[in-house]
Amino acid sequence: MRVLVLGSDGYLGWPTCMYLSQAGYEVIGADNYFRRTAAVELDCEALVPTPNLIQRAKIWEQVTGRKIITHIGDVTNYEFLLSLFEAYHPDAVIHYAEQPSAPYSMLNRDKAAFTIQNNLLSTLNIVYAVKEISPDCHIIKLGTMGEYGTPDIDIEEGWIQIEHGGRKDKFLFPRQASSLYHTTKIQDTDLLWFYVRTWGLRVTDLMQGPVYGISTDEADMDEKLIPNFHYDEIFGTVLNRFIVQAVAGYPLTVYGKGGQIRGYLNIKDTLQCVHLSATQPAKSGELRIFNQMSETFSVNELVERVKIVGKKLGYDININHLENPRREKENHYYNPKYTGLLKLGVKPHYLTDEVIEGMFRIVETYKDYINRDAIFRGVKW
Ligand code: USQ
Repeated sequence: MRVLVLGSDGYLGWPTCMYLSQAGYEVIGADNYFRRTAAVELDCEALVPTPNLIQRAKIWEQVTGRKIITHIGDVTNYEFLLSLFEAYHPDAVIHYAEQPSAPYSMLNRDKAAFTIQNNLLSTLNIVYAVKEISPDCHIIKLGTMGEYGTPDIDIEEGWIQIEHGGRKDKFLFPRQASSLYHTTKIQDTDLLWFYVRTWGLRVTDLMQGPVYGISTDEADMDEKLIPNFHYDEIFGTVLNRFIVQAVAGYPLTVYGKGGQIRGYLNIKDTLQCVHLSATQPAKSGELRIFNQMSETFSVNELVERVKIVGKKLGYDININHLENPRREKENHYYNPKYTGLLKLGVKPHYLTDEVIEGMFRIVETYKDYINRDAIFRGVKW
């Protein structure tokens, strides 16, 4: 199977390329280095400096003998994207090439406009390239659990049956995001659903929760293959941030009351979810939606877990309940369903003390690289 990975230099894109390559897929990766450039601009680079995409692919080939084809370019440029489809006629395209940060999208008007333009145009271009060149190509799109927000009812996997005025129909589950970034993901889903209905595309939309972790089987083969691990306020997800904060002796930055619950997953589970979605594609004319997470935690529960392991390792961990810079519920009902990917065969890696300790051990190695100024600047909305 030939897979085109868009956003292949990112935290999840690069490990996905390696995972699929190791599984015997022909992998073509493309990236415009948005994240690297933005991280330099905002002085919040990844904890571990990583070789660029072309260099990583060379290292991967030296280590495994397997080839990952790379292209540097922007998928909002339709000519560039079309040239990839014309050259490779992929069986599946995995779309990670989005601006992925809620705080980035809320920094100012220009970043908001960039987020809308980048995320919606990249999705539209993929739809058109598939329609024009490879109509049978399976689009695997990374969505987010944040599309649903935190409603006071159970969250279904993408769809809900509604009975109204004595009649019934199936609709997309109601969505109400709490950042502009998350809102663009709602708009992506709407775009895809429109084109699935209109042109009969095959699409899987993966509603992913916050991902944590730095270790994957492939990344562990060589230090230079490590994912881009962000711990800063803009690009770092909460558990990755807490581990770095603990190692740096920085009080853990709990936003508000800390009762915010989300569905978390280990980076290794992202790889399984994407892979199993590719091997068992959506049908033509189907928008298939999965909730992609392995377990739920509140922020306070994450803090407790980090504290327990940190204490065992000799760290004195303090907590700082900051005034929440975000507009979000801090005490709420949260009951998402997430059985679809388990049915495809995903075997979750749960957040054990060993997993947390493993993250501590890796972060400790790079302790001297931690930029304390990047940890919290208070991007507010
Ligand atoms: N939080 C803290 N302290 C921090 C950072 C975050 O208490 O230092 C809280 C946030 O307020 C939020 C929760 O932890 O309630 C998760 O925050 P996050 O920054 O880890 O995640 P989020 O901004 O929602 O975005 C991340 C990814 C995004 C993905 C999303 C899935 O950056 O790409 O779509 O997780 S979800 O959260 O389910 O929408």
